[in-house]
Amino acid sequence: MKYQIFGEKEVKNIPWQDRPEGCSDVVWRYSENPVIERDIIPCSNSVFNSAAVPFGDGFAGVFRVDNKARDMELHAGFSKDGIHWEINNEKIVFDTDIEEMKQFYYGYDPRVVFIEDRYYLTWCNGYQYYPTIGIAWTKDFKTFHQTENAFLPFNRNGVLFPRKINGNFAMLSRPSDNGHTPFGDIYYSESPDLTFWGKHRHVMKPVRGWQSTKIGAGPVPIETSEGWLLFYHGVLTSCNGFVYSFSAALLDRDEPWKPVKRARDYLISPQKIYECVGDVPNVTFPCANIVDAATGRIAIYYGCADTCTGLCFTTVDDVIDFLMENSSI
Ligand code: BMA
Repeated sequence: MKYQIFGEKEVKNIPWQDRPEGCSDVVWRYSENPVIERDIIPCSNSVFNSAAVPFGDGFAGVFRVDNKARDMELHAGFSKDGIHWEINNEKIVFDTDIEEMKQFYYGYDPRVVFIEDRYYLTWCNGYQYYPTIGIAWTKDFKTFHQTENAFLPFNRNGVLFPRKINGNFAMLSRPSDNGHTPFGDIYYSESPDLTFWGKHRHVMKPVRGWQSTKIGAGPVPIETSEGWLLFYHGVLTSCNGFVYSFSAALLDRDEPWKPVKRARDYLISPQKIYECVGDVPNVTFPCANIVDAATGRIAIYYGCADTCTGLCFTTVDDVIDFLMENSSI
């Protein structure tokens, strides 16, 4: 490998397909997409924008399930190979001592990260029906202990870094409004205890083209010798509505609010039929990456058209080489 990866483990059974012959894309799709169909469980209207991590000999995840009442819920699931999933038909019911957290309004777009000794879940959590960032932790994906919301409404796309930075937990987020927000920058915040957040820093703002309306952090950042490798979504407003694509950036390792490289071009945009047609057309929305430290392989899970879940692949070397040549910074 050309670039070093830090903090990730070897994941021998990472879901993987080699780049198809003749394909020059930096990120390529799994040939059998979608990996998770909208009706995978009896109650689901759609399963998308979801998180998966290595767990035991296989994988575990937290899935955005919009049910047939069209409530937005979070469900745990398990897989041996990262491709075939068993998702619980029952939603996660959070365990919490905090009175204010006991009512669950809605939850969506989960991210999961292992920090020190447990898995942390962040998601867009309804608080009095207003979106903000919810936090919970689990060790077994059966019991989830909910703590305080990170921020005041309105905020979405809260993504924790996989280790403390400057001695604090660190999170990217995207302050927003209560609707289909027509703006959005990525910010960085730190906390000593996951309750009190501060040291807020601006990271990146929308720029031209595919990322001109708003941007938001995607999967958990990957620590490399060149910086934190972050996949993020960007939104373009077309005459027919929002178009969600995604690409990558590198953030400084010690001061992650400073972007070092940032893609000019998207890596994936809605082009396949399952990305263009669904409950919300033209959406590719990544929420998780699995990394194999031994080979540098990356498998990315992304929501497709707010309906089903796809998988695509790349390597740390491929994405960083792309960023070295394609950065607009
Ligand atoms: C965003 C979020 C995502 C969704 C996207 C497209 O605001 O709600 O969950 O995928 O819109 O509808």
